Amino acid sequence: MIISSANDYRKAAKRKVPPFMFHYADGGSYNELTLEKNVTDLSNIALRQRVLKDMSELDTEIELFGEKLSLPAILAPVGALGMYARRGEVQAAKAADNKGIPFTLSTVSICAIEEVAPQINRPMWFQLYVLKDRGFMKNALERAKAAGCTTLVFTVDMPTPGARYRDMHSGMSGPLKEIRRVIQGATHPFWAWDVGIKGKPHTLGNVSHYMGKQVGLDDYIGWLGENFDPSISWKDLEWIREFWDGPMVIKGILDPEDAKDAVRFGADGIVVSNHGGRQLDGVLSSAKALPPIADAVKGDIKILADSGVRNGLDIVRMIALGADACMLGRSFVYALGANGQAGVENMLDIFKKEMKVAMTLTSNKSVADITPEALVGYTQKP
Ligand code: HOC
Repeated sequence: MIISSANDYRKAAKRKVPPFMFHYADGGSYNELTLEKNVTDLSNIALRQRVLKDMSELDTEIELFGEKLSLPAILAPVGALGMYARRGEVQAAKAADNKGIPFTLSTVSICAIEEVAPQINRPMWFQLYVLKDRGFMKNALERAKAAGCTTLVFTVDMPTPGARYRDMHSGMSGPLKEIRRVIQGATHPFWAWDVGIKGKPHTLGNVSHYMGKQVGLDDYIGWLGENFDPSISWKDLEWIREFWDGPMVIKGILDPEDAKDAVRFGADGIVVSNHGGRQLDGVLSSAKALPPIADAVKGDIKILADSGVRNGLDIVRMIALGADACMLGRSFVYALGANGQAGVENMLDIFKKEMKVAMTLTSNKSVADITPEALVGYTQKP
């Protein structure tokens, strides 16, 4: 099949990846309204074409938290990423490394911090969830630090998990428990490398490492409900600061007041995100939430944005709406599922080319040049 876009990778992944894992990545919560709005709100924003401005020299590089990025993008934390390709987190991290952008390892990854970090040259980012077991969090932070992780992404929009109807229908969670059959060895050939050949079930590497037992995936929503902490508050940020002196980014901000609190509590960055439409269905899309947040805190804190970015044009849109960089989620998961590390590398090349075309035709020579003026109907605040 000819691959020319992230959308093609989605189609290829749908053919190759076992259905319940494809739908786990592809789906959102409840009626998936926010999932859809993330994509349509963003792609409906009209780019403002400008011409005849000598665009022969273009620069997609940025600097973020002291690191050079070849384009304003970071691979987002994705739970159970290692189910999409053999040692999936390692393959994705290597792809990001080769293409000059950071990879963020999820707390609930298959491969543990200690497996992934040594296999790449640039420092990894680490994502933390608030579990009731604060000992686990402290241990994870210490391990991430010891492994050389630089930036901490603290996800705050999952104090309790939203319902995912698709996962219930596919057997990823709920009564069908297809995933339990896979873990127990009634394997799909897609996982022959780990389960069928080695008889090794997939477990959450970081969590099992601490809890000293196999923490698997047979009821992930149930597990999240029992272990994630709804008492989470801004105080937790102060507590985390005791164990983390590097840059800290708060992921899951949709409201300007919360963005201002993030500045007040000393965060270095925020991710404007609705968790890819996987949590509270019906909240604003990131494209709609971003401009008022940028008006409130741009310049006081780094602003990242995710949810709905499906090509390089969308990256330019997000930057024009006020982001300093984007996090990429589903697009790279599809590429990983379809063709492993090579797929992710190719997808990043595609995004870069698309971004360059959008920069050329909106007449922006560098990422710093991209402002609301790159969009029709948006103007820069004086
Ligand atoms: C298998 C464990 O961010 C999501 C993730 C978190 C869930 C943990 C998955 O699904 O949105």
